[in-house]
Amino acid sequence: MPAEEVEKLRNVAIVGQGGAGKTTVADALLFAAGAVTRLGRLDDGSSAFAVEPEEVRRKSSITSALHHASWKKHDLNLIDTPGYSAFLHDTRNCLRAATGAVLVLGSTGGEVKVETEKIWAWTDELALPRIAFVTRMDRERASIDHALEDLRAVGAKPAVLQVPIGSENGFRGVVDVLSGRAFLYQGDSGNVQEGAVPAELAETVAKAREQLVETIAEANDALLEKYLEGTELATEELVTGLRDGTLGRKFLPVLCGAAARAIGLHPLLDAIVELLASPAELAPWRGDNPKTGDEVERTADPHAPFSAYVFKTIVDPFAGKLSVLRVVSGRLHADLNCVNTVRDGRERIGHPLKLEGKKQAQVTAAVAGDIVAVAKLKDTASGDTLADEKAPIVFPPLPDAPAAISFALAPKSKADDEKVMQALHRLMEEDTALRVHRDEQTKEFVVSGTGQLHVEVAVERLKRKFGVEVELKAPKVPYKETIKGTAKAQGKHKKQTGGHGQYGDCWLELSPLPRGMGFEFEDDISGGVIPRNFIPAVEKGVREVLTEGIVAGYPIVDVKARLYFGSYHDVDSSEMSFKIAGRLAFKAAYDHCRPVLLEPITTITVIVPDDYMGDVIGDLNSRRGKVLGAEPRGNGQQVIRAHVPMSEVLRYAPDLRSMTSGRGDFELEFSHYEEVPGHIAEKIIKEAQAARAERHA
Ligand SMILES: Nc1nc2c(ncn2[C@@H]2O[C@H](COP(=O)(O)OP(=O)(O)OP(=O)(O)O)[C@@H](O)[C@H]2O)c(=O)[nH]1
Ligand SMILES: [Mg+2]
Repeated sequence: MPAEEVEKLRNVAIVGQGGAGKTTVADALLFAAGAVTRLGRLDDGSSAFAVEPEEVRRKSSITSALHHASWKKHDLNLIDTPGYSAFLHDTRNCLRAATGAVLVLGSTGGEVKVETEKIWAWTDELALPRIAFVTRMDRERASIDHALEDLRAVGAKPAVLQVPIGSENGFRGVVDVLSGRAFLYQGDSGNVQEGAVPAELAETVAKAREQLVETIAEANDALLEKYLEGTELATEELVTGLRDGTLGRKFLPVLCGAAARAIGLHPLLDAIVELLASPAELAPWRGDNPKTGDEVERTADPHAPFSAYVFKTIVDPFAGKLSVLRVVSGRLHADLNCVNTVRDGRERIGHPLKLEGKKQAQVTAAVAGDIVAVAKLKDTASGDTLADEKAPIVFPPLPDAPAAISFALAPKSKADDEKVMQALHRLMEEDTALRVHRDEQTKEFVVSGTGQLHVEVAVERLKRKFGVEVELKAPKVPYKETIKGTAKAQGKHKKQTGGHGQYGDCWLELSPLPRGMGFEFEDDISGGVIPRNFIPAVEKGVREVLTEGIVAGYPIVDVKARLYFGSYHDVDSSEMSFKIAGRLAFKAAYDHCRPVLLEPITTITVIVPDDYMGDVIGDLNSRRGKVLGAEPRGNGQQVIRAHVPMSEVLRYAPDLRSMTSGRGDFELEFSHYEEVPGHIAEKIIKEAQAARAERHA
C-alpha cells in the first residue's frame, strides 16, 4: 500500500466542553461530506454519533463515537467526544488516536469552562494541531468576537479565517478571507454556492485579511521580514504559512458556522484536509522494547513492522467485544497474527471493521495511522499495544482517570452478587475510569468513578446492557477499635452440667501496640499452670473477639495480649473451655484499657487556581483536615496537600466542584489510622449499636 494513503488520512477529534455543539458538528460534517443523506440529530435520536440510548435521553454524549467520511480524496476518521467532566477521561483517551482536533465552541461568549481548559492542555501535551469552529452563529447575539475572547482566555492565539455572512437568524454563510471566496447556503438544506464576496462585506473582509496576514507573518521569520519590509505576501506563501503555523501550533485558525443548520461545514472540511496533520506529519510514537527495555520509535510508515494502540473498547452483550485501535505503524489486514506486548499473549485479528456510529463495516486492511475496530480479541484491553512478534513495542498506557467519588453497590436481589461482579467487569473494559473493589472489612462492593454522574450512568448501563439492578449508597467507613491503656483481667469458664464439666481459666494483660502493628499474642505461662495444648485455644478465643470488635463492632487492632497465668482441671478442661476463657479475659481487660475508635485518614491532593486557595483550605479545616502544605504550580494553580478523615471526604467531588466552579481537581489516597475525637466517636458508637440492635431484632 502506498505511503500516499497515509498522507491522505486525518483522524479528527471533535472536542469542546459539554453542550458546545460537538455532536451536531460531527453529524453535519458527515452530511456535508455526503457520507449520510440526512442530517442526523441527537434530539430525535437520528444522530450517527449517538451510540447509547442514555445519550438520546440525556441529549448529551456520554461516550466517544466514531464515523468516517471522504473529502477531496482524503479519508477522515471523525471522533465525536463527550464534553462533560464526568466523561472527559474518554475524550483524553481518544486524543491519543487523533492527528488533529476541532475545538467546538459557542458564539455567545463567556462560555469557556474548565473542561475546555483541560482539553486545551491535553492537546498541548500531545502536540496536536487544532482548529476552532465557532458554531451556533444563528443564535441571538452571536458573534465570532465573543468566541475569540473565550479562546484567548485559554491561551490561544486566534487566526480568524472567515467573515460571517448575515447574522443571528439571518446567518447564511461565510467568506474565506484568504481566498476571497464566499460560501452561501440555501436555508438549512446544506446546499452551498460559491461566489464573490458580497459588496457590503468587502471592507470587513479586507480588514480581516490584513489581520490574518499579520498573524501568519508573525509566526514565520522569513515571512515576517518581508512583511515588515512592506512587501506584499503572495497567497501561496500565506497558504503555506497558515498550514505551517497550524501544524506548529503557533496560532489557532478559527472558522465559524451553524452546524444545526448545516451552514459552514464545507469550509471546515477543507480546513481539516488542508490544515490538520496526516499521521506521517506528527512526531513518531515512542515506546519500549519489552525484551530489551530500550526506547524505540514508530513512524506512520506502512512498510514498517506492524504496531497498534488500543485506545477504546466497546462491549456489546450480544456482539461481544470490539477493540478500537489506531494502527501506529505498518499495516493491519484480515487474519493478521500479532502479539499483545503488554500481556504477552498472541492475538489473531479476524476482520478489521470501520466504525460507523453504532454500526460497523468490514474492510480488508488498514494502513499506518488509520483507526479500525477488531472483534473478539482474547485478552486485550484499552491502553494495550499490539505488535508484530518480531518487532515488539509497548506504548505508554492510557492516563489514569481520578477516582473522585466512591459508592457502595448493593444488588437489588441477593442472588445477584456474582452477576453484578461479572457485569461490572465487562463495563470496566469499556470504561477505563470505573473501578470496583470489595472492601475486606465492610464486605461491600465499592465502585469509584470520576464523578457522581459517571457512576450513575454506569449503573444505568449495567441495567440496560446486562440486566442487573443495583442501588448506590455511601460506602461504609472502615473504622477500627483499639486501646490506649494497659490492664489485666481473668477469664474463667466453669460449668458443671452432670457428667463431663467444662473448665478453663486464664489471665491476660492487654497493652497498646504502635499504630499499624496489628496484634501480638505472648505466651508467658510458666510452671505449666495452663497445659501447652490449651494455649493456642486461648489465642483463638482472643482472635475471635478481635474480628468481632467490642465497642462498636469494628475490628480491634494494635493490641498486645500477654497470657501470664491460669489454672486447669484434669478432666473438665478442653480446648473449647479455654477458647471461651480467652474471650472472657480479653473482654474483661479491654474495658479497663480506655478503648477508642480509629478512623482512616486520607492524603488529599487538591489542585486549584490561586484564587480559590483560601476557600479550599478553610473548607478542609472544617472537615477536620490538617493541611500539610501548599505549593504554587507555576501556572496560576496551587497544589494543596492535607490529611483528612475519610468520613469527611466521601462526597468531596461535588463539593469541590461547586466551591471552585469546576476548576478544582483532587486525588485521594489512604494514609493511616488515627483516633476519632470523643464526641464524634460517641455518635459512631451509638449508630453502630443501633444497627446491631436492628440486626438482632
Ligand atoms: N441554534 C443552534 N443550536 C445548535 C447548533 N448546534 C447545536 N445546537 C444545539 O445545542 C445543543 C447541544 O448540541 P450538541 O451537539 O449535543 O452538543 P455537544 O457538544 O455534543 O454536547 P455534549 O455531548 O453533551 O458535550 C443541542 O440542543 C443542539 O440542538 C447550532 O448551530 N445552532
Ligand atoms: Mg455530544
